[in-house]
Amino acid sequence: MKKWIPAASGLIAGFMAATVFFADFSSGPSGEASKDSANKTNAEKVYVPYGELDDYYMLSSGGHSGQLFVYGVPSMRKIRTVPVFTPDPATGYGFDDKSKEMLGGYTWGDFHHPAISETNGEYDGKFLFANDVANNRIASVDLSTFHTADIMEMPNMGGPHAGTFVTENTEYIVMPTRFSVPMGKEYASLDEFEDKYKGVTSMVKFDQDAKKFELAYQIMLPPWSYDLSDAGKKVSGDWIVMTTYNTEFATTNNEINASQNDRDYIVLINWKELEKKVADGEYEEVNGAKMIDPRKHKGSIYAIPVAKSPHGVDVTPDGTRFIASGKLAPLMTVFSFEKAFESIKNEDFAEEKFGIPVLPYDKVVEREVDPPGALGPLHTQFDDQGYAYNTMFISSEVVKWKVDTGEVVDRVPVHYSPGHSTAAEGDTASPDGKWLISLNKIAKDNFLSVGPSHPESMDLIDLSGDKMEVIYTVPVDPEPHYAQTIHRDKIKTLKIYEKDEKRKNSVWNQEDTRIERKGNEVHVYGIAMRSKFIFDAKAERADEIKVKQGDKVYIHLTNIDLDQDITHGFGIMDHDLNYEVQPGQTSTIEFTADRAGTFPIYCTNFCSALHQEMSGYLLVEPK
Ligand code: CUK
Ligand code: CUA
Repeated sequence: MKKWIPAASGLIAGFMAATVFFADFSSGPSGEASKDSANKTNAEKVYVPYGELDDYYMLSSGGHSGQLFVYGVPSMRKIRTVPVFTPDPATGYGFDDKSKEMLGGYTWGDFHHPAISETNGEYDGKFLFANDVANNRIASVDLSTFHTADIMEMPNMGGPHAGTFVTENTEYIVMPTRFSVPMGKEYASLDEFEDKYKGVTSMVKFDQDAKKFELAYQIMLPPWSYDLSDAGKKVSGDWIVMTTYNTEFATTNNEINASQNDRDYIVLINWKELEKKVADGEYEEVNGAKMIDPRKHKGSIYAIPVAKSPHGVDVTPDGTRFIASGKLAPLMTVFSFEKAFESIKNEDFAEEKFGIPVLPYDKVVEREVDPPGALGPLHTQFDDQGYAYNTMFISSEVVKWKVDTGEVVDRVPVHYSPGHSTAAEGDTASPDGKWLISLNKIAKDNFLSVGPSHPESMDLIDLSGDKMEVIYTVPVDPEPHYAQTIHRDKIKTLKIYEKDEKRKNSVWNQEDTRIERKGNEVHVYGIAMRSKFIFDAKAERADEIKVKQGDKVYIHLTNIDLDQDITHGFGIMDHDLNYEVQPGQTSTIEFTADRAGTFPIYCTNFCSALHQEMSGYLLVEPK
């Protein structure tokens, strides 16, 4: 019988022959045999027996699909796609009134960095935040329902690529811009780039009870590009760090022009101090945002030179250091918060840029880590033993090194070109170790071919032994930029939406169903239950909606099946309309009945043996 899980060693040997990305491995690829104390085979390690659950949720960005992907670890089974920035016919997201309003007319988003809400630097499993680089938006997903709860568009931004990152207690969600643009994106010639263009960072608050965002304040920064950010922890809890590139102010041919300088900067911001400034009125109002300009409101913002075009920056779990990965310079630079604070206290500044004091590199750096032949470091994750794991985009590997000493202890090839990786509880104050998943940009020959373009891939790496071991790989839709991996015990989902008789537009029994007309508005207060729709129980046909051509129709539907996993859909033929009502949920769709005719309605979720019978008619009487 053919084994359904390939043996890792054979796979790796095959890939090594095929790849062109490999660096020269001084230590050689690891993982020939498991040193796991349980002596499990790789197949056993990923196998979650029928009826058992994975230990971790991996919540992965879906990139320009605008969706959130939910995976189980270690099985790497895909559990769900959660629509966030993009409409989804399967769930009716973007079709019902609430989600349509949240999407604001957009049909896509570019979601890069998920961030789980934190309490004391630990994932608390309540909400997940998402950035939309394409349309300057931030979203929250309620992890009790895995539904998108709110979306907000932010002014003055040019694509919040460097978000979302949360401060230790989710005081703020940090959203720095990728492109610099003129304030309010007004017209300004690129010749005026240095003068008129700005790189804005948004500091966003989220009210967890009301499930609503609020833009607290913005920070006006020089027209550099901001790539990634992270929030401090413990000693550095009041600080955020972010990497920059294009400090050259290139406005064309950026591939070359934005990579001239030997050094770009890390920007250090004390959000607590800025919060006080804002409370004291030290800001200007710009397009509805409270804007702090470091040239006018001095202090709290600093810069540190760092090797050429850094990409990721990650704060260590203990909050004492931050590590910049050098995209073009093949090294990881470890900086010390303590040293930075010392320089700031002594006003030991090398120069000033746009009113921002620049700290002397030599006084803030702790060490540079430069594994021979390892090229294109992008991002860092951490385990519970004081090790850091860096993805190497160009040499297609993960490098394990000791944060305290910079000693490189292991390297393992991945397939191929990893961007981020995610470790179990990897961004918290207490990572779990155990698993690291490498999020690879290129899968090439790993899976059955689906044409010139292939899926991305995710390699599961076992961290439990001294040596890293790649034990499994799965394809994934484009494009998982980043993911966070959270223990399953921290996520508490609702079994059903609670029955709330006071909920607007809800109906909970057949007697209360009705169709009301107000002028040319028709409101249907209906229920969905196994296996019928009831729009008006008193009518001759309870499952008929009869309106006049030109009427504005509102269909308020409540699913009164209060049983876990019994969900109903509602589709209307020829109307491009479909939505879902989960157990106990009430949702509304709205449309104008501009076409006279007869249109079947049916349940789109297979809910019972008589699901096929769960149907009705929309009749639109001609004018
Ligand atoms: S970025 Cu994709 S590999 Cu948008 Cu986080 Cu670094
Ligand atoms: Cu309800 Cu199918």
